[in-house]
Amino acid sequence: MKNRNLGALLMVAFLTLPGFAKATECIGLRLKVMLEGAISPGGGYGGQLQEVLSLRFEGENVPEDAVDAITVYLRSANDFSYVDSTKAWATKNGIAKDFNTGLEEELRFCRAVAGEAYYIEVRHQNHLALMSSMPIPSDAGIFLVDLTNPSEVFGEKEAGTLNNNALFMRLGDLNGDNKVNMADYINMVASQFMYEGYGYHKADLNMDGWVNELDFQLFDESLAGDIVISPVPKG
Ligand SMILES: [Ca+2]
Ligand SMILES: [Ca+2]
Repeated sequence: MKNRNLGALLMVAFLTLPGFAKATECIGLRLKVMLEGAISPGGGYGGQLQEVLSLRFEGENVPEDAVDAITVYLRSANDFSYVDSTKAWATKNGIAKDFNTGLEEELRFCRAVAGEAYYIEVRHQNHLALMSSMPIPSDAGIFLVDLTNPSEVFGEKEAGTLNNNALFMRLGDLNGDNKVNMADYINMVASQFMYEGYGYHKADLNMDGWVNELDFQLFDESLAGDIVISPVPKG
């Protein structure tokens, strides 16, 4: 046998050994998600003012219909481990856009392993995380996940707030621990003293550029006297 053929055979044997890195696949995700509290100057659902987002994300392609930046995660259906993530823009009609271009309505995850399945988790700087109820197979191609549809959301629905039958991500989790409680309230108070001016602030729950009594009112309504805990599993 020629050395070249022997080398090829050894390579095939090596690649098929258990534990060797498996082939990865790309999942294309079309995601719908809404953030509770976001307003527009006219009073309807809108999100951060364009100028506020442009201050925070200077040099980025901020879409005209952007509400805010979110982070979207791919989590293993086996053990909920985090496999991949991407930043994205939440938008006024709910369809998330690719962060880099600000145009594409498809988010790409290319660390999916062939034959595995994944949940989709969405996080935002001052909202409770939401996760999809059904894992996506790695060979799904382009997949639609609608986290405004209660039946597509993982676990009990406390992590969201119903708004005209659509589920919105629930506001108030400023420290990102999957709960809305007094720790977040302390965070709100601290932020109020830190940020008196107009701009992009974590405690700005209605996303109008200011931290004031309107945001505290929204926080009180979200907490409603009880600790709110998201059913999204810890990683
Ligand atoms: Ca919290
Ligand atoms: Ca505000």
